[in-house]
Amino acid sequence: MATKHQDGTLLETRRAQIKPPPMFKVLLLNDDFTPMDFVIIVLQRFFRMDREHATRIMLKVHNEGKGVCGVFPRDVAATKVEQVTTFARSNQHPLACVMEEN
Ligand code: TYC
Repeated sequence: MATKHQDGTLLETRRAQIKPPPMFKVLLLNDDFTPMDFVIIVLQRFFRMDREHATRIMLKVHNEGKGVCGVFPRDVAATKVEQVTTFARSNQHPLACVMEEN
């Protein structure tokens, strides 16, 4: 955009940044070893789901291989992945949590 000033000078200014920030899905992946109850606890603790919602998402992951836990800005999504992975490993479970751009 060009702005004309009273003294006749032109000032080139950048176009306003109106793009929303990129968003990232956080997903859980199925495996054969992580207990169903543990996955439900993860969804309640880190994604603030009630038990009913958490159970539905856990069963979707169990039956379809993966499921979305939520959609967040990059840094929030990365923190969720790190927290879930640390919690799973500290309980000796192989649960996989990943992020992908929406
Ligand atoms: N498939 C696991 C079982 O039968 C349960 C499970 C669900 C594991 C979701 C991981 O992300 C997962 N115990």
